[in-house]
Amino acid sequence: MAGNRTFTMIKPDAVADGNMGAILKMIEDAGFKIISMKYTRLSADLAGKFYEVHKERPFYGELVEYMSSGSIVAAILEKDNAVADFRTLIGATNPAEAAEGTIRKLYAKSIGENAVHGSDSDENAQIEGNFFFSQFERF
Ligand code: FUP
Repeated sequence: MAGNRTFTMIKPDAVADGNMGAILKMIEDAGFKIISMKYTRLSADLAGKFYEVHKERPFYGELVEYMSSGSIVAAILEKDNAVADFRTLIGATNPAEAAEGTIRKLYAKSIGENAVHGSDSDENAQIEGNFFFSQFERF
């Protein structure tokens, strides 16, 4: 059965460009409830840990550098079928392939600087939420 929570980050390019509020509005307008939220900045060490699954990929170094280059918003979101519905809302990883009206189509600059993160499974949503939030920060 599909879970009802997912995890997102608004990435450094979107925050730096002043798109944080617009993206949060799209998330709320799509029916997601914000369960936990944090405005913070990742060190290179923490960004490296978050993206450890991509360690062997050629873009890993750039990804870590970029994700630690500025402030981000991390949040746990709730909605029926959260993981799949949020992936639909954000669009394809590469904004050139993202559907019209998606967050990445509107705000992503490139496949690397792509404005938002969305978990790709219920299991990863749980792991990623745990990475940022303690049990006292989720309601
Ligand atoms: P997504 O789940 O859509 O965020 O995409 P992936 O898990 O495949 O990739 C995670 C992040 O790695 C992307 F958000 C951006 C970066 N990436 C690249 O920089 N280049 C690539 O070719 C693929 C991913």
